[in-house]
Amino acid sequence: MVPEDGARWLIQEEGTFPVLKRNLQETNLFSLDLLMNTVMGLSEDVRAVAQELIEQESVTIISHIDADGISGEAILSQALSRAEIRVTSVFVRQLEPLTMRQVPRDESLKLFCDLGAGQQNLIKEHGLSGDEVAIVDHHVSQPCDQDYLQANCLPYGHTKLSAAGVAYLVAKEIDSGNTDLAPLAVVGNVGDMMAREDCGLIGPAKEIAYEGAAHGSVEIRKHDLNCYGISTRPLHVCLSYNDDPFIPGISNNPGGALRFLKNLGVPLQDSLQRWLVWDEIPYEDRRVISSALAQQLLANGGTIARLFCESYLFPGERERTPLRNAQEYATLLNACGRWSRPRVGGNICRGDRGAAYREAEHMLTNHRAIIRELLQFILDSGVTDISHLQYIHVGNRFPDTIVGIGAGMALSKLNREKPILIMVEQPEDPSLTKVSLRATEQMLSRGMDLQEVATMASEKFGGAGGGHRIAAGAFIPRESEQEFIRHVNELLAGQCANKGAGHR
Ligand SMILES: [Mn+2]
Repeated sequence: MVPEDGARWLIQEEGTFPVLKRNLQETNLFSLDLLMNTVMGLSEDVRAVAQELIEQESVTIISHIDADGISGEAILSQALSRAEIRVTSVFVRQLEPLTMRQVPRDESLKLFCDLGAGQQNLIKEHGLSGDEVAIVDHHVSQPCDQDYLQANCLPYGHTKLSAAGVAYLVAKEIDSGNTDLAPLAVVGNVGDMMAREDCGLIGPAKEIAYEGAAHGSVEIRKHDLNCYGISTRPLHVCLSYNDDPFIPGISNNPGGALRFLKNLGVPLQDSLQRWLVWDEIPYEDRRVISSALAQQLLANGGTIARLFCESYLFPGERERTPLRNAQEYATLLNACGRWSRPRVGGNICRGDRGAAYREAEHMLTNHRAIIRELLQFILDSGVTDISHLQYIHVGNRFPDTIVGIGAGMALSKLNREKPILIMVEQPEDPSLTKVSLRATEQMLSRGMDLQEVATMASEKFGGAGGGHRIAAGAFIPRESEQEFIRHVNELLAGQCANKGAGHR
C-alpha cells in the first residue's frame, strides 16, 4: 500500500470536481444517463470494462466478503451468465499475498470487485498482465506502473457510490435489460453506509434506486423513520435501539419507548397480539408517530435533522423478514460473509428463498448473539480514554470479523465525542493485531478522517490499513500496539486542529 501518495492523489482528484460534487448532492433532477454523461470519465470507464467483459469466454470474479462485495459479485456474475460467459467466483476477506493464492492461474479474465484498486502492485506481483485484469471498485486507487482497466467512481468525485453500484452500471452497459438487478445495487450501496451521512442515497446511487422504483422492485419512502430494523423489530424495540439521533426517554430504553407509543393511541399490535413493525404500520399512524418523535426531540433541545431518512424497501419480499429493506438485507449478507459463507449470501442475491435463506437466518441469529456479547464485554471492561480517542483490546475472545461492528455499536453507549479503536488478536498470526476504528458523523464534521488515520498510522509501523472516513481498519505488528495508539491519537488531534484553523 502507498497510503500517503494514495491519499494525496484522492485529495487532488476531488479538488478538480468541487462544483460537480456540489451539484450531485443538491439535486435529484438529473437522470442517471444525464449524470453519467456529465461525468464522462466514469461512463467511459464503465463502457470500457463492459466491452472487455463481453469479449471473454470465461471470467473469474474476485470479490469481497461484505454486503457490497457479495451483492456486487451477484450483479456481475448474473450479467455475465446472461451474456453466456462462463463465470466462477472467489471471495476473499481482503486482498493480500495469502489470499492472492486463491486467484487461479488460468485463461479467464480476472475481474476484481470491491477490491483491487488499492492492491494493484500486488496484482502485478502475482504476475497478472494488463489484458488479464479488470477492476470494479470504489476505493482509493494505488499508483502502479501497470495500467489496469478500471471502473472506479472515486476519482470522479463520487464518494457515495459502492462497488455494487459501479457493478450495476457495468451490468447495464452489458445489457440494458439488467435493470432488474437494481435492488442488489441498492443493498450494496446501503450496506457500505453510502446513505448514512445524507440520510439517503445521492448522485448515481440515488438514480439507481429510482430505476428500481420505476420497474417496481424498489419502494422508496421519503421522510421515513431513520431507524434500523423497520421490517423485523417491534416498533418500540426498534426505536429503543436507535441512537442517531439520540431521543431522550426512548433511545436505549424499550420500556420508555413502549409507554411513549401507547400514549399516542395508535394500534401497536395486530389481531394476533403480534407487535407491529414500522414497515407494516399504516401511513397515517406512521405520520402520528413521526411527528410525536419530532416533538420529543425538539422538547429536549435536539434537532430533527437526522430523525428522517429516505428508505429503500423491496415490496416483492416476504413481510417481516430482513429481505424487506436494504439495511437489513445488507446485514444478512454481512452475517454470511463474516461467518465465512459468502456464497450463501450470493445464493440469496440470486433468489434462493429456501435452504440458503434459512441458513443465513441462522447465521444472523448467531451473528447478533456474539455481537451482543462483544458489546457487553466492552461495556463491562470499560475503555481507556485519552485526549482524542478511546480504545480497548479484546484479546482473542472474539472473531476479528465482528469487532468493527461491535465497535460501532459500543460507540453510542460510550463517550460520543471521541472515535473508538478496538484491537483484536489475529488468529492465524498472533504477531499481528487487527485494529478497527469507528466514528460518528459529528466527529467527521470536526475534521476527523479514520481512513487517513488508519492508513498513515499503520504504514508507520509496517502494517496496512484503509477503509472509509467513518469506519476504518488496519493490521499492525503486535509489539507496536501502544505506539500505534499514541500516533493515531496525535493524527486525530492534528485533523481537528487543521479543521479548526480552516474555519478561522
Ligand atoms: Mn465496498
